[in-house]
Amino acid sequence: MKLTGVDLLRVRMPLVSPFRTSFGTQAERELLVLRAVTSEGEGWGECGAMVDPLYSSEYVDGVEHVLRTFLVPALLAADDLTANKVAPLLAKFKGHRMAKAALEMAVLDAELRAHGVSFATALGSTSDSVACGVSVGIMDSIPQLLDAVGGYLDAGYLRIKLKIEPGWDVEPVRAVRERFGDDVLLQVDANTAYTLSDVPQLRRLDPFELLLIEQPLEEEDVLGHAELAKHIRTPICLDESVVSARSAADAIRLGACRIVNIKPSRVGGYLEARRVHDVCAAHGVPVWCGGMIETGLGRAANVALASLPGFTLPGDTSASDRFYRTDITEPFVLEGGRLPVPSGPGLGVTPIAERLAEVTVAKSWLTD
Ligand code: NPG
Repeated sequence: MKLTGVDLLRVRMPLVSPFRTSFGTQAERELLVLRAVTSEGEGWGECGAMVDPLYSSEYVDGVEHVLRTFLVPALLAADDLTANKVAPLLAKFKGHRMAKAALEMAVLDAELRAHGVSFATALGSTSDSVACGVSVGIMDSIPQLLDAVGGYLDAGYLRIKLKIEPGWDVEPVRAVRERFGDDVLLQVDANTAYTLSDVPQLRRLDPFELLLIEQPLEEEDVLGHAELAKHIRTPICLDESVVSARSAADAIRLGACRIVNIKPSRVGGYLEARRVHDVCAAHGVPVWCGGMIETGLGRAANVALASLPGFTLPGDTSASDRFYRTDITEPFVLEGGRLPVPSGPGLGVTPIAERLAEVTVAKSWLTD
């Protein structure tokens, strides 16, 4: 397969309500969508990076620059391109995993569409639907949080994840447990907001029987997580710290986590995400699929990934309407707390041209 060029679309979509995490509040999602044009047909990719480098070091303008200057030219120069060759061809460029992931996704989609194979089949899916959880942002008040959680439970979500930060941790968890009971699958996500000096506070979460606490400490503090694990009962799950199958293996070996959140964009793509899954499965470590407020494109691929056998916990694979009133593909709709795994070739979904045009704020064609 030969890559002819890549259409780079900057898309801006309003969120149904502002989403607050320990690193900031988002009212809209601005992201890059890629259309790879190849000798075998086209394929779609989506980049997880946000406008600001607050979740990780990557950000939309930086991704655009590295794609344009280094990554796309390296693939344009390849004669016999396959999705499996993307990572090796780009390996000499350090980091920039989200940019690489978006490009690999587009090439993989083109390849799979040409062969009539779905993402799910290519990745090793063993299920035709996935259990869905939802990520609930930090709110201004407990009553507001309880309303939101109640709404998601009514919608059928099978697991609730509360965003936490110092000052918004034990009380919201207690309130949710008191209102909705001990049977609700409940977990929390700190997005690196704590330090080891917070052990006493984090230990106060132990009585609530949470499924896990996600990324309490800094991204690079793997040993700190191993230390923290000795002092709290809640299982630690890593997100930001796991950037590859190798780092997953290291973290598990060091005792830094008992569960892993897999986000394909964070680890450089769906093929590496599958390797993270395989490493975790080999160690008996459960995984679940994280989310980066994806459009229907990324959501389709995430749902396919989440249907692999090691994904034994519900993911942040929520329905399209969790974030968007109108998606750029046909919406993903919850059915009994689950989403169907797309079975068509490639992603199994395609952007609706008019919808995509409505939300596209800039477009450029990258070619030789
Ligand atoms: O369902 O897509 C989703 C959002 C899940 O909370 C979610 N993502 O830290 O995991 C995270 C968080 C996030 C949101 C990360 C925005 C980066 C930006």
